[in-house]
Amino acid sequence: MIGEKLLLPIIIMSVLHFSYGQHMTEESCTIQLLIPGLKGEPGEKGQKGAPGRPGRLGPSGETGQTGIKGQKGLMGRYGKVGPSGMKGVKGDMGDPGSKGPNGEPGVPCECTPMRKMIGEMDIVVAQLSSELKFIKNALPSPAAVAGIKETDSKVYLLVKEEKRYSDAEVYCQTRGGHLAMPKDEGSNAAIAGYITEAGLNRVYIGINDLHHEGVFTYVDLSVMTTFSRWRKGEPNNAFDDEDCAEMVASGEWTDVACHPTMYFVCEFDKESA
Ligand SMILES: [Ca+2]
Ligand SMILES: [Ca+2]
Repeated sequence: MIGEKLLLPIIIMSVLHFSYGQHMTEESCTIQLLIPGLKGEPGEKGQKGAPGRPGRLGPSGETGQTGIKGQKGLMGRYGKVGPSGMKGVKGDMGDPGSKGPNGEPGVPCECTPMRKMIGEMDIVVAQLSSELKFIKNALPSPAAVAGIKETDSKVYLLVKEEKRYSDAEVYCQTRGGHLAMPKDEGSNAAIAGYITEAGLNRVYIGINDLHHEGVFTYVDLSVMTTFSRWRKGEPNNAFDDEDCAEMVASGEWTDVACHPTMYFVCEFDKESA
């Protein structure tokens, strides 16, 4: 700045001198001395300069104090469904429900014979159940005590109900068997022993000549074999009225009338018993 202030008067004076020199050539050898002028007046204040560049990044400040706890945020979204839990313990049984409405009236049926049969069967089942229970508790000779007797292939049941021959057979058939049909010494002895042990004198057995007088067959219509145990003098068809047969305690057979009532023995095949 100082240089510029000094130089400007020098240049002005040089120009003035040059113009003057052309008109006054006789004074061309005069030596011109350049002397600085007086210091000028201060200039007017300049305009505000452009903003400076941003300074460098300062160091990190100290950690501030812990702020006050903020308010509770809004509830987040529902998460994924988790796996199924273990099965719970069974709860207590609920109280009984209220009584339901009455049903429709039943249809009348001809059930009397069926009911009677079922009733009789119920009685027998109850008896057999009782006997079976007794058998299990009456070892070592349960069969004799219980009221049934058996061989390898048959089960015998002594029925202490007095019935006519035909009714006795119906009774046995209803239960899947027949009146006892001794076809060999073993079965005959088994039935005879049964009668004796029961303290009886005689029972109906499944032998008769109802279809052809004098021709005895078993009650299931099977023919007689060579085996028989007729008491001496029997069968004699006494009074022309003996078409059925009984066994006495000794195991012998006698032809007798069919209408008197007496105890009897049923037999059942073991596979169907
Ligand atoms: Ca006869
Ligand atoms: Ca006789």
